[in-house]
Amino acid sequence: MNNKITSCKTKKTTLAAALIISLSIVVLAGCSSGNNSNQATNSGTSTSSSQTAAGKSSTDTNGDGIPDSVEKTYGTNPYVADTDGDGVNDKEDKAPVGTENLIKEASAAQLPIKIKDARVEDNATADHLEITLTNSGNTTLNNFDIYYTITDKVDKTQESYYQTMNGLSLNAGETKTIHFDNQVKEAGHYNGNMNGLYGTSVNGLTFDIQLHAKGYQPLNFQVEKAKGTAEVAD
Ligand SMILES: [Ca+2]
Ligand SMILES: [Ca+2]
Ligand SMILES: [Ca+2]
Repeated sequence: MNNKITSCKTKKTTLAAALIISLSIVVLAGCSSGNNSNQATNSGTSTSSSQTAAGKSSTDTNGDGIPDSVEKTYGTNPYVADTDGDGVNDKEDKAPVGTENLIKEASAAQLPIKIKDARVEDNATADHLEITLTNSGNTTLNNFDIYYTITDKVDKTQESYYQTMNGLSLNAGETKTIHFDNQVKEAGHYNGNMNGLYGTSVNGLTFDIQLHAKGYQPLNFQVEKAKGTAEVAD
């Protein structure tokens, strides 16, 4: 009997001890997870306060892993991951503002487009490449793309860009103006790199432009920018 009582007491003691231990573990775990969450909160707070302290330096508008401030240094466009449109994102592109001409056309038909106006300064808003074109043919034109090089008149530095003109369509006789100002949510607006030569060089620039619609030969024209940096919107 005594043995049984002893063994029962021992069991009770062991159970109590086990309970205390497991309670301590729970308390400790609670403490430690509390600490962790505090640390997480603290580190979160410190990250966001350092972001605030650094102003917009860590903002990455296009989410390509290159902060806007670094895009400015690289001369790439913070609004698009592939600045020159060659299919290689800036992060991997050894020449992020240089692409070969990606316009492919077998047809020899002349593109029935009249360029009514093309400018890279004296725009109504901040400076950007702006082209006003009229469809002088009898059928709707679409599937446009564009290739242009920008050449610095003094040091001969060159950049080249290609892009498809998504959504651009011109009925017979219709006139439209297209803008390369990164306001891409609006119809007729496309990306344009203001961190490259256009926004940074004080020298005169020549834009050699090829506008193409599928089934027609590309149309070539030039736009000149006088010396002095383009006016970039803040
Ligand atoms: Ca970026
Ligand atoms: Ca690229
Ligand atoms: Ca490239």
